[in-house]
Amino acid sequence: MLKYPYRAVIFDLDGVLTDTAHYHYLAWKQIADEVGAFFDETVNEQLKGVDRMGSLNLILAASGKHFTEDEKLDLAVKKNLHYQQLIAHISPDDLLPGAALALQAIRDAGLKTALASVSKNAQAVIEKLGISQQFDAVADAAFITHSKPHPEIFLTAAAHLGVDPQDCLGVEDSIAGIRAIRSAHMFALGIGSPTVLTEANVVIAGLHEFNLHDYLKRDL
Ligand code: B16
Ligand code: MG
Repeated sequence: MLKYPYRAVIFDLDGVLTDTAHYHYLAWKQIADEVGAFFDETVNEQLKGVDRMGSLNLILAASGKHFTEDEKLDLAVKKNLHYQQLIAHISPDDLLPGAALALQAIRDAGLKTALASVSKNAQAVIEKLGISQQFDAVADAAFITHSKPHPEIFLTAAAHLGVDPQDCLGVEDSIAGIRAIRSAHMFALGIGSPTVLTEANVVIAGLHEFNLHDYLKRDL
């Protein structure tokens, strides 16, 4: 068996394993339109990987209006209800191309797998996708106090696995998430565009391009 320089691969969920990043976008777009804040896919890049209230605060700041804490909570609840409607029908068919094969290849190679998502809906989504048994550890919003780009979620996932962070490869589609991985001293594999994920060690278009052999050399 080949010896890999990593002992574990830690995955972000939204936008990496399934396209829930788009559902987050649609739900936030409705809120942004309601409060009169400009919001498009480019602005949305700054929200990816950022927790619910942090994302809301970024949108409200763009509206130039003042909101009370109660009003903010109402908007956050409304966004989440809309998001939960959008993810209600998720099934294993909604795994992104290559996701299932990548998880299996990693496990077949003897490496551990973990999930690192700051979403409070993460557990429900991986159950709908039918992949909850594919992870040796799941770190979600319940375990952390700091959202990405803070490294806490990735460090927590590594600790749950019992693996040194430097022996982990992190997979992310967001700018904040790549920063979190690098701050955790892990190898950062970006999913998306190299022009957006400029701080990643390597960027691929999607998990259909994932190949463990390509990451045998480390470039930290
Ligand atoms: P929720 P990740 C993040 O999940 C999303 O990227 C981000 O868009 C979302 O605001 C955040 O979860 C909180 O999600 O409202 O469901 O708790 O990228 O860390 O998997
Ligand atoms: Mg993501």
